Amino acid sequence: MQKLGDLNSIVNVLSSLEPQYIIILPHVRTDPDALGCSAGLANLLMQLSHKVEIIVDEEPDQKLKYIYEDSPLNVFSKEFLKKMEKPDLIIYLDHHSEKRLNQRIEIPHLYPQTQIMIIDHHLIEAEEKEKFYNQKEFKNRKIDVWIDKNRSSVSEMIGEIFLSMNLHGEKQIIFDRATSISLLAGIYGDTGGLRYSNTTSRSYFVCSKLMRDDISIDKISDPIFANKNLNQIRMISKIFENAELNSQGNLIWYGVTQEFLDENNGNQDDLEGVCSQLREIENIDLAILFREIDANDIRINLRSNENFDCAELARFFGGGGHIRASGMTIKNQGTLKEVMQLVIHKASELMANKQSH
Ligand SMILES: [Mn+2]
Repeated sequence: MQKLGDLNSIVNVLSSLEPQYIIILPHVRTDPDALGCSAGLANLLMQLSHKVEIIVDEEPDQKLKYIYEDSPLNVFSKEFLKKMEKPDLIIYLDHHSEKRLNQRIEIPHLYPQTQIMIIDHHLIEAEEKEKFYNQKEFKNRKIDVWIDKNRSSVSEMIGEIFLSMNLHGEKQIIFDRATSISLLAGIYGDTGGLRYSNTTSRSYFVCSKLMRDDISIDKISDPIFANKNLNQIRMISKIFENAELNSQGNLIWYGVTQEFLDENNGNQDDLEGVCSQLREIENIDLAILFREIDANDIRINLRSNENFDCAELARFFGGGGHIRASGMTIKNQGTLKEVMQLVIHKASELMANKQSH
């Protein structure tokens, strides 16, 4: 499904809310977009006199602190849950399912009647609209949704909400410097610095409204794309050295074991962006990075070009995402080696099907 709900309905709901307590739940393992859109929306809601808290699942990557440093961001814990008041509204950002809340799933379960709003740009797995709204997790609640896979990022969507509220609202909402930085970082993160095919004229339009003379764009892009430490680059070079290719030379993959990370003093954060880099190699249609989280828990990143729909491959294994960037987690289905075989086999089959059509 391409789209569910729209900008106007979300703007109408947001502009008619009485001041209330709102919590924002971005997806687990936050990236620049998840952090940027959360910080941006929190700022907008605070300008409308709401009390807002962003609750993340785990401490975000410290390199990305500049995206949310002025925001009411909390890391989830049992203690936090105990002290938490009943929210009037729960907002899911950059995802559309309680599956991506991880431990924070307790929050909507603790408040089964609280209204939910969802703003997202990931493909919807359910085929029909009805199916989506009738899910158990949304039962007995009012739910407002805007999901559009043609938006580059949720940060872009939040930018649009700001602009639209200013056109129609009575109260002037401003992009302050911190908000501009948050949203630009989110758009940059999901578009690879306005380089990926999801970049549209709308992305450039929103960026043009966000950019200011007191922002230096390298301060936004370097922490996302550069600023890698030498140790990390040395480890990545080993991944490139040992990555495997299929016989046609259009599929590349590598499996990162825990042992490999330990030997190289690396961690999972160091692997962010590596799959995209593998995809940038000439002739590669699909890049797959397997990561052994533990013996029975394998996380998989997928990146492709216009010749392959990697969301289809991800959905086959219970994951999801975008046509050119998706992922999945495979638990209790075998060792890293076995999972690699399974996924490479399915990927090759889908690639062969595509060629024969
Ligand atoms: Mn996103």
